[in-house]
Amino acid sequence: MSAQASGFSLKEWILTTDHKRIGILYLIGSMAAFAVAGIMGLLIRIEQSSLGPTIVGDAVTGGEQYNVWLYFHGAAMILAFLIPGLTGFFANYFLPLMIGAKDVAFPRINAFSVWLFWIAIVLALLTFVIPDKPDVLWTGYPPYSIMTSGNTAFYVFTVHLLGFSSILGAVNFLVTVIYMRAPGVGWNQLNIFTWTTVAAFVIQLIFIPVLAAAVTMLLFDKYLGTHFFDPAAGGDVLLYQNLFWFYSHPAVYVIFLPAMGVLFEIVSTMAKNRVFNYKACVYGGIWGIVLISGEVWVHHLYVSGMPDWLRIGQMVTTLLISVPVGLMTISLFGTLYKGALTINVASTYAIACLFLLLVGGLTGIPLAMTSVTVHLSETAFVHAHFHYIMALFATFAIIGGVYFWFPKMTGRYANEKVGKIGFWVSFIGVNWTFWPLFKIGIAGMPRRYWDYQMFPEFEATHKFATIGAFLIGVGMAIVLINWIKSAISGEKAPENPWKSKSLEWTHCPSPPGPGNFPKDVVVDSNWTPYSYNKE
Ligand code: HEM
Ligand SMILES: [Cu+2]
Repeated sequence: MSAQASGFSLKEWILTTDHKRIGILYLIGSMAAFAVAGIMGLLIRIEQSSLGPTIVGDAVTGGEQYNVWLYFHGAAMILAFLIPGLTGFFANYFLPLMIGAKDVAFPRINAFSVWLFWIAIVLALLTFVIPDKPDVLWTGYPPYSIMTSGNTAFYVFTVHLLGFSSILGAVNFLVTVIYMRAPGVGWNQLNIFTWTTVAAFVIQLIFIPVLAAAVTMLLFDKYLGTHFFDPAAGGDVLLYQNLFWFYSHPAVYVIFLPAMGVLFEIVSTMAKNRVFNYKACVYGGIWGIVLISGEVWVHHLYVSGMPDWLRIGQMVTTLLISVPVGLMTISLFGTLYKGALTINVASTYAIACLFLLLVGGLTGIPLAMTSVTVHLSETAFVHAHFHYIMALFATFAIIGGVYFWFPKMTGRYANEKVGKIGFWVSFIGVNWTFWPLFKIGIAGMPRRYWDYQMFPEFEATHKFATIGAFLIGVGMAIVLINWIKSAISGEKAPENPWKSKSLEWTHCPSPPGPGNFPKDVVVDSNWTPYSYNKE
């Protein structure tokens, strides 16, 4: 049992089975991944700021160096920052509190999950010390990943560890939500965040095994002499792309859904409003996304080759995803509508996310259209599209969420003034960096190139975007420093500073002690976490 004793004890943290501490361990690990991956992103941008080799050294080996940065940046941002940040940190810390549970169903397995995640982080960081650094981007496509002298096995084992950790987390949280809700907490009284997390874990459970199989086949092809992906020996190189995206398209919803869930909690609380169209949002929006998520992966193969009839089918299903995504978005706007919105750092992040979501979501539509995407595929337009949705929208949702629950986790307010400065510097920085990429993408700038001698006209835009990347770095540093400083010496906050109706605010102290709730939680049938309008 972990005692939330006063004073710091490393042993207690290592042996902890308390879901809140496990959540914090996920937060620290994912933020470490974010920081290192962020530095890699900065190196990528600096390299592109001028034609020819800028910092990669010479033109012959420069590409290899650049691919290592791309590998670490992409793989760590998605697999070690966004997914564990949302389904590791937020789910662990807040989901049991929101449903009135004392812990998760299997606390020791939960501890095992977080340590698997940490081992994966260490393995990923070893990239920088081994001589044959992995250089397979986050996708690991053969034949390159099989032919390269880089260490593809490191990539494979990192994916295995993170996948195993996520599967254990999925089983744990699904059982927790099904069996450990406090008396009176019915399905239609769950927080939207809880629903989105459940949906994300269902997706993880279904699709991770496919990714694990794909990368294992890669391992066998490279090191054991099999030929799954080798056309010369009867294999199929496109099989890998299909298996990879069969997981990795749904994976974007593993990020998108909980990020939306965080926003719903911030918006409803700060606007003191019920969630608009709750049932349409949950059963149509969230579960609609889960239902369609497994039918659209081939849109990542539009230019890799497929029969024409399949191309049309994939266009239709991809566009169809806009319906459940739209239902969730309408609910979010409807929750703001006629609400009495308190403007603070958390709600500012949430409002900014609505803008970032619109840009990211709407630019997905031309990419879904087969006739348009042949021109945009593999250009900086795709790069800008998914950065708006993942790097900007999802990351801002995570930061906004940490600000929102900061008083719950620390018993203190985060400094609002520094918070606002950090927000504006990052917000200007992200748009500064990524907006111009739409423009040069449409004009034909290929993505993933370390050099672009054939497109000297794009140099000025790349320089401009690189300045923005530094702004993002400064903005993120301000955010991080603000959190650390406020956690130590911020102004003391009451138990429920935002006057929320949700159980994590109304029924437990800040921070919650072992067992979470001083008294067992029981709610009556007309309680909901959003019953603001019933007073
Ligand atoms: C209405 C919503 C969306 C549509 C219609 C859409 C459509 C697409 C399409 C067709 C591509 C492939 C483009 C190409 O390679 O030519 C793509 C790429 C991508 N999208 Fe989206 N998307 C949507 C939302 C999202 C969301 C919510 C996320 C993440 C949370 C996301 C993340 C990505 C990523 C990571 C890639 C690029 C992956 C890579 O090649 O490395 N998208 N999107
Ligand atoms: Cu996709």
